[in-house]
Formats: sequence, C-alpha cells, structure tokens
Amino acid sequence: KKGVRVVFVLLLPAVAYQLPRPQDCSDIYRSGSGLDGVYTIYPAGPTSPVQVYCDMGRDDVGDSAEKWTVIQRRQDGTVNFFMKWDHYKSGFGNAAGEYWLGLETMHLLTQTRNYELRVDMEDFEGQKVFALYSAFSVGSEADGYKLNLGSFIRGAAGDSLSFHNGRKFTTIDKDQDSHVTNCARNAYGAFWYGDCHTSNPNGIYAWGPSARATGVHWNTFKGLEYSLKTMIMKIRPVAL
Ligand SMILES: [Ca+2]
Repeated sequence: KKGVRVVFVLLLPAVAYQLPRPQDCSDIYRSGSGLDGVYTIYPAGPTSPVQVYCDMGRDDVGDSAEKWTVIQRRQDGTVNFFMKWDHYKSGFGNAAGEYWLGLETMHLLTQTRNYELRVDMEDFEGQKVFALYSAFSVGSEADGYKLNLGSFIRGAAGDSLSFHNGRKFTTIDKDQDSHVTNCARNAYGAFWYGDCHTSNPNGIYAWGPSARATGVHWNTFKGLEYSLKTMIMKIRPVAL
C-alpha cells in the first residue's frame, strides 16, 4: 500500500507539467471548464500566471465557442481605482470581485490574437446594456500603452469609447493625455484620456447621480453626471 502512494505522488508533477497553459478564457473553455469563475491564464508563457474572471457567456444568445476574459470590473465600490501608474501597469484588485487586469498583461494578451471588446454596464434601476467593438489591443509601455480600438458594432449603451481610440494611458502621476491639465486628476480615475473623456470606467464609485464628471461614466447611456452600478470590460478572440 505504501509503495502505491509514493508512485501516485511522484506522478502528479509530471501530469501537471504536460497540461497546456491557457492564454485566455477561451482556451480554458475549450479545455472543458464551462463554468464562470476565477481561473489562471498565462498571457506570455509559463512565467506569467495571472488570475482572471472568465465569463463563459451562458447569458449570450447564439454564442460562438470563444469565451470572455474580463479585463476590468466595477460592481460594488470595494476596490479603490484612483491608483497610480505602477498599479495600472501591473494590475490590482481581486479577480473574484473588482479588478484591473493590468496594462502590461493586456498588452501581452492582445499581441498574439485578435480580440473584440464588449463593455457591459448596469444602472442602479436595473437597466443592463452593452457596447460591442470589433477589435481591442493595447500598445507597449514604450508606446504609452496606447488603445487600439476597432469600430463600434452594436449595443444599446451607444458608443462612448471611440473618442478614446488611439490615446495613451494617463494616471494621476503620469500625464499622457492631450488636455492642458491631467485628466486622471480631473476625473478621479485613470484611462486612455484625450481632453478628457466620454467614458470613465475607472472613475470614483459614486452610487448614481454625481455632480462632477468623476464617477463611473458612459456618456451615451446615462451621461457624465451618473455613476453606474456595474462596468465590465471583457475580450474574446475573433477570426479576421
Ligand atoms: Ca495633460
């Protein structure tokens, strides 16, 4: 009996070593895990494990086999998003709750596959809408983690993100926007600001009406004086 137990323990590392390392949630779904939840992905090989929330798309109608990797999520205000550059670069929060995946991981992830972006949001009256974009990638740090966004495809949220296409990322301690002041400081957030924003997914969690344009905004849905209840940015591979 004792001998059998030893063999079993020795075999485990070998089996784990042979498992393919998923790059994103679509790989995890194809490997047989169909449940929503937190998984570990490897956007840049075995030395880069990152925890993410996978939305396996069970709510979607007529969906393809490609599943969503959540890159940003606001839902209850438990995580402070008014953070500096290093945090936005490396990521913060909790994959089971509110989090920002990190600009470096977003960059690595979107280098090897073509992704589309869907932004889900909800107000405090229970109204749920989304905005779908045909492409999403993030440039390198040397390029300011520039946002490369495809065209707006559809969604009742309307298009409040195209304004941010081609912008570099700005935080309170790194101003790369086109405004004379720092938009991250003005909007209490961090984003691909221009001069400054039509959406502010990383703004202050302000529970509904907010007097200044500092909350979690999507202008074409509820305007710049209403901070939304949920804001979720998620990506999945698409064939070109
Ligand atoms: Ca500026």
